[in-house]
Amino acid sequence: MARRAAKRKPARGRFVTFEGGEGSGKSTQIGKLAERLDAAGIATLVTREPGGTPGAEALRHVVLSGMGKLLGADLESLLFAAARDDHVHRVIAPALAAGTWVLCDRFADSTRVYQGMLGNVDPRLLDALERVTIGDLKPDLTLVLDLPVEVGLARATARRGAATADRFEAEGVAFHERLREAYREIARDNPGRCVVIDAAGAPEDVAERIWSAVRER
Ligand code: T5A
Repeated sequence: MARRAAKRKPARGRFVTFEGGEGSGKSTQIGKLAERLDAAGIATLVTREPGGTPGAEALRHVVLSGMGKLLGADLESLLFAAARDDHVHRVIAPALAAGTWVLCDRFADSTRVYQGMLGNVDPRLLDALERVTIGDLKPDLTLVLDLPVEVGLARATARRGAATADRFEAEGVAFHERLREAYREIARDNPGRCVVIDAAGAPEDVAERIWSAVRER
Protein backbone atom coordinates (compact mmCIF):
# COMPACT_ATOMS: atom_id res chain seq x y z
CA MET A 1 0.00 0.00 0.00
CA ALA A 2 1.39 3.41 -1.00
CA ARG A 3 2.21 5.48 2.02
CA ARG A 4 1.12 9.06 1.97
CA ALA A 5 4.02 11.46 2.56
CA ALA A 6 3.59 13.12 5.94
CA LYS A 7 2.81 16.81 5.58
CA ARG A 8 5.85 18.64 6.90
CA LYS A 9 5.33 21.65 9.11
CA PRO A 10 7.15 24.67 7.62
CA ALA A 11 10.18 25.91 9.58
CA ARG A 12 9.25 28.94 11.68
CA GLY A 13 9.97 32.21 9.91
CA ARG A 14 12.47 34.68 11.36
CA PHE A 15 11.29 37.68 13.29
CA VAL A 16 13.31 40.85 12.62
CA THR A 17 12.48 44.16 14.29
CA PHE A 18 13.68 47.65 13.39
CA GLU A 19 14.16 50.17 16.18
CA GLY A 20 15.62 53.65 16.54
CA GLY A 21 14.77 57.30 16.95
CA GLU A 22 12.49 59.49 14.84
CA GLY A 23 13.51 59.72 11.19
CA SER A 24 16.31 57.16 11.58
CA GLY A 25 15.19 55.47 8.36
CA LYS A 26 13.39 52.38 9.66
CA SER A 27 10.54 52.45 7.12
CA THR A 28 12.96 53.09 4.25
CA GLN A 29 15.26 50.26 5.28
CA ILE A 30 12.55 47.74 6.07
CA GLY A 31 11.34 48.07 2.48
CA LYS A 32 14.86 47.55 1.13
CA LEU A 33 15.44 44.45 3.26
CA ALA A 34 12.07 43.00 2.21
CA GLU A 35 13.02 43.45 -1.46
CA ARG A 36 16.33 41.66 -0.94
CA LEU A 37 14.73 38.79 0.96
CA ASP A 38 12.01 38.45 -1.66
CA ALA A 39 14.69 38.33 -4.36
CA ALA A 40 16.38 35.56 -2.37
CA GLY A 41 13.09 33.60 -2.44
CA ILE A 42 12.21 34.24 1.21
CA ALA A 43 8.56 35.10 1.87
CA THR A 44 8.33 38.22 4.01
CA LEU A 45 5.65 40.22 5.73
CA VAL A 46 6.31 43.89 6.47
CA THR A 47 4.34 45.38 9.31
CA ARG A 48 4.58 48.12 11.93
CA GLU A 49 3.78 49.14 15.48
CA PRO A 50 1.65 50.60 16.72
CA GLY A 51 -0.52 49.14 13.99
CA GLY A 52 -0.69 46.12 11.71
CA THR A 53 -4.37 45.26 12.33
CA PRO A 54 -7.50 47.45 12.08
CA GLY A 55 -7.83 47.58 15.87
CA ALA A 56 -4.17 48.41 16.41
CA GLU A 57 -4.26 51.07 13.66
CA ALA A 58 -7.18 52.71 15.49
CA LEU A 59 -5.12 52.75 18.69
CA ARG A 60 -2.17 54.18 16.70
CA HIS A 61 -4.35 57.10 15.76
CA VAL A 62 -5.19 57.70 19.44
CA VAL A 63 -1.60 57.61 20.73
CA LEU A 64 0.00 59.60 17.90
CA SER A 65 -2.69 62.28 18.10
CA GLY A 66 -1.45 63.03 21.63
CA MET A 67 -4.61 61.73 23.36
CA GLY A 68 -2.55 59.00 25.06
CA LYS A 69 -0.29 61.61 26.65
CA LEU A 70 -3.27 63.08 28.47
CA LEU A 71 -3.78 59.71 30.16
CA GLY A 72 -0.20 59.54 31.45
CA ALA A 73 2.64 57.17 30.58
CA ASP A 74 1.25 54.14 32.49
CA LEU A 75 -2.03 54.15 30.60
CA GLU A 76 -0.28 55.01 27.36
CA SER A 77 1.72 51.77 27.88
CA LEU A 78 -1.57 49.90 28.14
CA LEU A 79 -2.70 51.32 24.80
CA PHE A 80 0.54 50.23 23.12
CA ALA A 81 0.18 46.83 24.80
CA ALA A 82 -3.41 46.40 23.59
CA ALA A 83 -2.33 47.24 20.05
CA ARG A 84 0.64 44.82 20.31
CA ASP A 85 -1.50 41.98 21.64
CA ASP A 86 -3.89 42.22 18.68
CA HIS A 87 -1.00 42.49 16.22
CA VAL A 88 0.97 39.56 17.67
CA HIS A 89 -1.96 37.18 17.88
CA ARG A 90 -3.67 38.02 14.60
CA VAL A 91 -0.69 38.73 12.34
CA ILE A 92 2.84 38.10 13.62
CA ALA A 93 2.52 34.70 15.29
CA PRO A 94 0.45 33.12 12.45
CA ALA A 95 2.87 34.43 9.79
CA LEU A 96 5.93 33.05 11.62
CA ALA A 97 4.20 29.72 12.13
CA ALA A 98 3.52 29.56 8.37
CA GLY A 99 7.26 30.03 7.68
CA THR A 100 7.04 33.69 6.63
CA TRP A 101 9.71 36.12 7.83
CA VAL A 102 8.20 39.07 9.68
CA LEU A 103 9.90 42.47 9.44
CA CYS A 104 8.36 44.79 12.01
CA ASP A 105 8.89 48.57 12.21
CA ARG A 106 9.19 49.00 16.01
CA PHE A 107 8.17 46.43 18.65
CA ALA A 108 8.47 45.91 22.41
CA ASP A 109 11.82 47.76 22.68
CA SER A 110 9.96 50.94 21.70
CA THR A 111 7.75 50.59 24.79
CA ARG A 112 10.82 49.89 26.95
CA VAL A 113 12.50 53.02 25.61
CA TYR A 114 9.68 55.56 25.18
CA GLN A 115 7.37 54.60 28.06
CA GLY A 116 9.89 52.84 30.32
CA MET A 117 13.25 54.56 30.18
CA LEU A 118 11.93 57.98 29.13
CA GLY A 119 8.41 57.90 30.58
CA ASN A 120 9.47 56.31 33.92
CA VAL A 121 6.89 53.54 33.73
CA ASP A 122 7.73 50.83 36.27
CA PRO A 123 9.67 48.03 34.51
CA ARG A 124 7.60 45.48 36.46
CA LEU A 125 4.45 46.74 34.74
CA LEU A 126 6.22 46.48 31.37
CA ASP A 127 7.42 42.94 32.21
CA ALA A 128 3.86 41.94 33.03
CA LEU A 129 2.51 43.49 29.82
CA GLU A 130 5.18 41.69 27.77
CA ARG A 131 4.30 38.37 29.38
CA VAL A 132 0.68 38.81 28.31
CA THR A 133 1.21 40.31 24.87
CA ILE A 134 4.29 38.59 23.49
CA GLY A 135 5.08 35.70 25.85
CA ASP A 136 8.02 33.84 24.28
CA LEU A 137 7.76 35.56 20.93
CA LYS A 138 10.99 37.53 21.10
CA PRO A 139 12.58 38.91 17.92
CA ASP A 140 15.40 36.79 16.46
CA LEU A 141 17.19 39.96 15.42
CA THR A 142 16.70 43.63 16.29
CA LEU A 143 18.36 46.23 14.10
CA VAL A 144 18.86 49.46 16.05
CA LEU A 145 19.27 52.32 13.57
CA ASP A 146 21.57 54.84 15.19
CA LEU A 147 21.81 58.40 13.97
CA PRO A 148 22.77 61.82 15.39
CA VAL A 149 19.57 63.36 16.73
CA GLU A 150 19.73 66.50 14.60
CA VAL A 151 20.02 64.43 11.40
CA GLY A 152 17.01 62.26 12.29
CA LEU A 153 14.86 65.24 13.26
CA ALA A 154 15.86 67.13 10.10
CA ARG A 155 14.81 64.13 8.00
CA ALA A 156 11.49 63.82 9.86
CA THR A 157 10.84 67.58 9.53
CA ALA A 158 11.66 67.62 5.80
CA ARG A 159 9.33 64.71 5.18
CA ARG A 160 6.50 66.25 7.21
CA GLY A 161 6.49 69.54 5.30
CA ALA A 162 3.71 71.80 6.58
CA ALA A 163 1.98 69.02 8.61
CA THR A 164 1.97 69.12 12.44
CA ALA A 165 4.58 67.09 14.37
CA ASP A 166 3.12 63.98 16.03
CA ARG A 167 3.16 63.29 19.77
CA PHE A 168 6.80 62.15 19.96
CA GLU A 169 8.28 64.18 17.11
CA ALA A 170 7.14 67.28 19.03
CA GLU A 171 9.42 66.49 22.03
CA GLY A 172 12.62 68.57 22.39
CA VAL A 173 16.18 67.69 21.38
CA ALA A 174 17.10 66.58 24.95
CA PHE A 175 14.32 63.95 24.81
CA HIS A 176 15.68 62.60 21.51
CA GLU A 177 19.26 62.49 22.87
CA ARG A 178 18.05 60.39 25.82
CA LEU A 179 16.12 58.22 23.36
CA ARG A 180 19.28 57.52 21.38
CA GLU A 181 21.23 56.62 24.54
CA ALA A 182 18.37 54.38 25.76
CA TYR A 183 18.46 52.39 22.51
CA ARG A 184 22.23 52.00 22.78
CA GLU A 185 21.78 50.72 26.33
CA ILE A 186 19.22 48.13 25.20
CA ALA A 187 21.61 46.99 22.46
CA ARG A 188 24.49 46.71 24.97
CA ASP A 189 22.28 44.64 27.31
CA ASN A 190 21.08 42.31 24.53
CA PRO A 191 24.12 41.64 22.34
CA GLY A 192 22.78 38.29 21.12
CA ARG A 193 19.67 39.88 19.67
CA CYS A 194 20.54 43.49 18.82
CA VAL A 195 22.87 44.96 16.23
CA VAL A 196 23.47 48.72 16.15
CA ILE A 197 23.51 49.98 12.57
CA ASP A 198 25.11 53.28 11.60
CA ALA A 199 22.12 54.91 9.88
CA ALA A 200 24.02 57.94 8.52
CA GLY A 201 24.82 58.29 4.84
CA ALA A 202 22.98 57.28 1.69
CA PRO A 203 20.07 54.82 2.03
CA GLU A 204 21.92 52.28 -0.17
CA ASP A 205 24.96 52.34 2.15
CA VAL A 206 22.77 51.80 5.22
CA ALA A 207 21.00 48.95 3.38
CA GLU A 208 24.38 47.26 2.76
CA ARG A 209 25.22 47.44 6.48
CA ILE A 210 21.85 45.91 7.32
CA TRP A 211 22.24 43.15 4.73
CA SER A 212 25.65 42.17 6.18
CA ALA A 213 24.15 42.05 9.69
CA VAL A 214 21.28 39.84 8.49
CA ARG A 215 23.61 37.51 6.57
CA GLU A 216 25.99 37.21 9.53
CA ARG A 217 23.14 36.15 11.77
N1 T5A B 1 6.01 54.38 20.15
C1 T5A B 1 5.86 53.26 19.39
C2 T5A B 1 6.00 54.31 21.55
O1 T5A B 1 6.10 55.33 22.22
N2 T5A B 1 5.85 53.09 22.14
C3 T5A B 1 5.69 51.93 21.43
O2 T5A B 1 5.56 50.84 22.02
C4 T5A B 1 5.70 52.03 19.99
C5 T5A B 1 5.53 50.79 19.17
C6 T5A B 1 5.45 55.80 16.12
C7 T5A B 1 5.68 56.54 17.41
O3 T5A B 1 5.17 55.78 18.49
C8 T5A B 1 6.15 55.67 19.49
C9 T5A B 1 7.47 55.85 18.80
C10 T5A B 1 7.15 56.78 17.66
O4 T5A B 1 7.32 58.11 18.07
P1 T5A B 1 5.86 56.56 13.67
O5 T5A B 1 5.16 57.56 12.84
O6 T5A B 1 5.74 55.14 13.28
O7 T5A B 1 5.39 56.75 15.15
O8 T5A B 1 7.33 57.09 13.83
P2 T5A B 1 8.68 56.44 13.59
O9 T5A B 1 8.65 54.97 13.87
O10 T5A B 1 9.69 57.21 14.35
O11 T5A B 1 8.87 56.55 12.04
P3 T5A B 1 9.36 57.70 11.15
O12 T5A B 1 8.57 57.51 9.90
O13 T5A B 1 9.34 59.03 11.80
O14 T5A B 1 10.86 57.39 10.90
P4 T5A B 1 11.57 56.23 10.17
O15 T5A B 1 10.66 55.16 9.72
O16 T5A B 1 12.68 55.82 11.06
O17 T5A B 1 12.23 56.94 8.91
P5 T5A B 1 11.80 56.95 7.37
O18 T5A B 1 12.37 55.78 6.70
O19 T5A B 1 10.35 57.19 7.28
O20 T5A B 1 12.64 58.21 6.91
C11 T5A B 1 12.31 59.52 7.34
C12 T5A B 1 12.62 60.50 6.18
O21 T5A B 1 14.03 60.47 5.93
C13 T5A B 1 14.30 60.04 4.60
C14 T5A B 1 13.05 59.34 4.10
O22 T5A B 1 12.91 59.44 2.71
C15 T5A B 1 11.95 60.11 4.85
O23 T5A B 1 11.63 61.27 4.17
N3 T5A B 1 15.46 59.14 4.67
C16 T5A B 1 16.71 59.50 4.37
N4 T5A B 1 17.24 60.67 3.94
C17 T5A B 1 18.58 60.70 3.75
N5 T5A B 1 19.41 59.64 3.94
C18 T5A B 1 18.92 58.45 4.36
N6 T5A B 1 19.74 57.41 4.55
C19 T5A B 1 17.51 58.35 4.59
N7 T5A B 1 16.71 57.34 5.04
C20 T5A B 1 15.47 57.84 5.08
